[in-house]
Amino acid sequence: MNGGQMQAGKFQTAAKPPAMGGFRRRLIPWVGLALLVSMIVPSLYVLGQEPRVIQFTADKDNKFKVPGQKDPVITVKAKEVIKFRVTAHKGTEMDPKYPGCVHSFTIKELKDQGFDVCLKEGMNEFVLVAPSKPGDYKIECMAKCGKGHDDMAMKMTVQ
Ligand SMILES: [Cu+2]
Repeated sequence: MNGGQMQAGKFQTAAKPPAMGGFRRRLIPWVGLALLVSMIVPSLYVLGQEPRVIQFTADKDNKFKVPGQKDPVITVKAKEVIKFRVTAHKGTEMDPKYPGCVHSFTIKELKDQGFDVCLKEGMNEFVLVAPSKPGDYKIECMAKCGKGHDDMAMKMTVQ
């Protein structure tokens, strides 16, 4: 008897348990599909709504102006999709920290939801979803635009 005799060079092919392999193979496309749907559906929901257009001006005297309003306020519904159409005019200064922006449209507590938009000279259009929490929010200009900049703000009421 040859003590250490081995079955030379043959290693066993570990056959995959067919049931498990088949299960995985069938599961993976479904998980992928579910992920895809979970990504697409919310954006379709957003795109599917006709966005209401809200227009205002970020003017050269460093004030936000809403047509027909003395103290500009915009009112939106919670989670409403809004297309903002903002006409911006260069104030007395440009802020080097905001290159190319004559003003900004910023709500500090909603920055992570897109409420921090650089306003360029001329027409600016952007779509945002109103926050889910009702209340009054302060829209501010963060780009130092000259005289009046510190008071450049308006209110957004979420109902
Ligand atoms: Cu400003």
